[in-house]
Amino acid sequence: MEHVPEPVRIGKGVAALIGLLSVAAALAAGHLVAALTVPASSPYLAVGNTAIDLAPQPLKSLAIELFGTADKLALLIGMAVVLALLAAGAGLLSRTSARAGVLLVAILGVLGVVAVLARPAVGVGGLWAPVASLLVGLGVLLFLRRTVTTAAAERAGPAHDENATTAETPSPERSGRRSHGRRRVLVSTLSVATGSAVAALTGQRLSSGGRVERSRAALGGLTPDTRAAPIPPGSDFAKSGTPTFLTPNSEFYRVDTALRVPRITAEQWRLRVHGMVERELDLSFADLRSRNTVEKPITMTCVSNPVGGPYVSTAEFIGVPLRDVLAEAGVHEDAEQVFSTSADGFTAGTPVDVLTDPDRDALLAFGMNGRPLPIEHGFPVRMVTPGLYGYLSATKWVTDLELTTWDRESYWRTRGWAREAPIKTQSRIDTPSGFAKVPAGRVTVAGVAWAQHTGVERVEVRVDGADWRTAELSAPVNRDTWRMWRTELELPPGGHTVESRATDRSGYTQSRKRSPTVPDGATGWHSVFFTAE
Ligand SMILES: Nc1nc2c(c(=O)[nH]1)N[C@H]1C(S)=C(S)[C@@H](COP(=O)(O)O)O[C@H]1N2
Ligand SMILES: [Mo]
Repeated sequence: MEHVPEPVRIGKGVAALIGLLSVAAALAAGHLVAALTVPASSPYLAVGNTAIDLAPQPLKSLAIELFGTADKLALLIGMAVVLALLAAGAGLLSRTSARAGVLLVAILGVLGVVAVLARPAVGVGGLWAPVASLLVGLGVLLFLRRTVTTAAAERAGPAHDENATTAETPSPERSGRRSHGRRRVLVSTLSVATGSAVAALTGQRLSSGGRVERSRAALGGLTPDTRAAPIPPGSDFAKSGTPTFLTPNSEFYRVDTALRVPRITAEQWRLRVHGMVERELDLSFADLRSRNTVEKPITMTCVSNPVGGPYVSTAEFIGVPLRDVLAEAGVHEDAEQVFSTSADGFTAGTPVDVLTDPDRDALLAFGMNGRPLPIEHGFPVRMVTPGLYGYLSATKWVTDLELTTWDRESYWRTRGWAREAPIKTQSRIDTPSGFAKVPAGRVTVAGVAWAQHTGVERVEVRVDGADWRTAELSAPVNRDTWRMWRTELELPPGGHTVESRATDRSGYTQSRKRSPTVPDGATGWHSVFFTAE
């Protein structure tokens, strides 16, 4: 009589582990193949990026509010948790038959392929990585299942083992088979786990751009043709608790949609200027550097900065005035916006009149505080436009400028943000910090105010709703940068609320009315509650 083996039911823990390992191996393989082909095609990152692009606006704002600059780390961790649950589920579903697990892993794999294809900056060459993921995921799932079921079948032995003496005391041969099977399961799972870790780390290493770091380092310190005037003494009140006038590059706020920042060497970089122009331009980094370069302190602000928020920083940017490049291209009269595109597919639309204004030093910047741009701030070249929020004027890793009309909609415009958005006059209290306890008596209140391209004229402060009093201002640098303010108050013990409001050189005083960041920047007075004791 033919021996028909009973279907083996895999233990729950082992089944979940098989699922987890299959998906981990799939992601690791995809990450490695992506590093070797098109780095942005790593399925995990592609799914994350697609999630970012598809996320509804309120969810995005919530994520930024909850996690701040760590919003993307939070997303990656969240994705890892969801994927781990699905992977374990796939394992559990295939305890008796591989079918359901295979289906779930295949669906995940196809999602990866779709997400990669949906990335604007990834072509068909980006298909290798998600396809490798899909195949490795299925392969590992089937392989580990087979190893485990074979071992289990061997352990159980044929239903009526002629060699077995009694049911309780296994023959030496059978226990030998058993430990052999177990060893094979152990070796297989450990190999898959190690292989995945090695693949993922190698992929990470390969794609983390040693080449780009070298290209950056090779540029060394940068000296512009026209240096900025020295920053005057007294341009900040850092000793009283304000930020320093220039923000160190490592502390400069960072906002972008990239899960993995584009890595382009200065040698690879090109900028195309086209559309409604007389002459198309195609510039290399060397072309750019050989032009007239200037240096200019500029305070950048993100439209997502809530009242009192941290997304505002100042650097001395070095670059080529954008108006020079546009003049060389010869802009048509009807062109309304410069539609800029970055290497990662981000886009922004900046009004032509702002960029061609002889009075406004919008830059194609490659230097930041005397150093080449840090990679995460747009190396090798980015745009910086004084007075406009970054989302429509500060494209990092910029590779394309198209002169066009407003018909074409840029990244954040399609997501409900304003077409044009000058930075709003704002002030922020930095010290005391919220809910601080300070000694009663003389209390220093200090902070920062900005009104880019108009200039800060005055900052006023009031405590517990009493009269406004004018604060001392730091030495002005230029109207495109922030100013620090401070004042000393005499305060009795107890809880106090301090508020600040700035007035700019057009005479406009910051409005009390609270409005959200969407669609063109938050308004309202910053207020801080603290206790004197
Ligand atoms: N390629 C690219 N450029 C970008 C962005 C982006 O997401 N991708 N974000 C913009 C936004 S919203 C802001 S506020 C500034 C922030 O520049 P920073 O990160 O150097 O501070 O960059 C702008 N340039
Ligand atoms: Mo922004």
